[in-house]
Amino acid sequence: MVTTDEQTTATTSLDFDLAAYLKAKKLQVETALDRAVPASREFPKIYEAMRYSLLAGGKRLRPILCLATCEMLGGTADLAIPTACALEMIHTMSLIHDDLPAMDNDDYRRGKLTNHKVYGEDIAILAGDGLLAYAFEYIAAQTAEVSPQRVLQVIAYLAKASGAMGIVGGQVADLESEGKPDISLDRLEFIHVHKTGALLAACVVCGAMLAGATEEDVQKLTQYAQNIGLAFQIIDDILDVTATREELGKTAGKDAAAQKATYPSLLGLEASQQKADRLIAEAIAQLKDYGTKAEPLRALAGFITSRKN
Ligand code: GRG
Repeated sequence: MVTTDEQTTATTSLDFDLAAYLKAKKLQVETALDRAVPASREFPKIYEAMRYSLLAGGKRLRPILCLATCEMLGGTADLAIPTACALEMIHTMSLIHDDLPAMDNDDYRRGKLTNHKVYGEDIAILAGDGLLAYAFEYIAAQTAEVSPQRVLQVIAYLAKASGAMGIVGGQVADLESEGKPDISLDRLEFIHVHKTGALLAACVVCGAMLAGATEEDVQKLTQYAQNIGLAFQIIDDILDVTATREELGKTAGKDAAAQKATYPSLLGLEASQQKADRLIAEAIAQLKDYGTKAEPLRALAGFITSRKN
């Protein structure tokens, strides 16, 4: 088995300091998010609820992927920061809605009480709705120095990834799979590719589009993103079995409790980890033409299989 460490060091420069990179980018993203969704005197309650979940921490992997891809292709962080923030808004809204009693019914997220536990179900639903709508307004209103045609492409791609052919469709298939521990691997992959992979792919593809990527770039980076998206969710399934609530910042063992099929339940833990490692190695292979500029994306791919939460 190729271990994550071997895989990462075999394909990325030892000089690249991922921890420092993640720290700097996280700060950049969190500062931008705080500014993007300020407290409101006119609508204090809904903005407080939106900010509660948006600023609750988290790895900020999606905006960081967007920034890293744009920068790899010669774009600046300024071009991509509104879209990066929008991606985190959409991700956060999906977490707020996922935690509702009608869905996963969870009390904790990112180490804090879930939105509906603090603000009630009605406000939590609306906080998610507010973040989703604002995400698109924010890209449209704040993206500077990118042609309107490109901005429209980004908005259309992200809207599709967020809707019934992406996250929403994946979530419906996931809800339907509860209590059915024997669904096929193909069906499980369908769920993961849509529920989790679609937004991760959008992070990379939208970052590429903003930088003016060629068709060939978009093709390679889509392959990279789809692979890391599926690997990300396989690791999520593994962590649901192996990590504690304190490590995860949310309830552990939820998949088994809901009698859901997962990669570990269908393949076992070791084969699941091997599959995730293979997907990451294939993702990294897509970056071979980008030289040292691709170091952040290579290291981020490695991080996905080594993460502990
Ligand atoms: C987007 C319109 C729209 C609706 C949402 C509720 C729902 C429909 C979808 C659920 C999607 C979901 C919660 C997928 C799970 C994705 C996942 C593995 C989340 C955890 O991501 P991390 O580990 O979390 O990156 P942090 O907290 O670090 O950001």
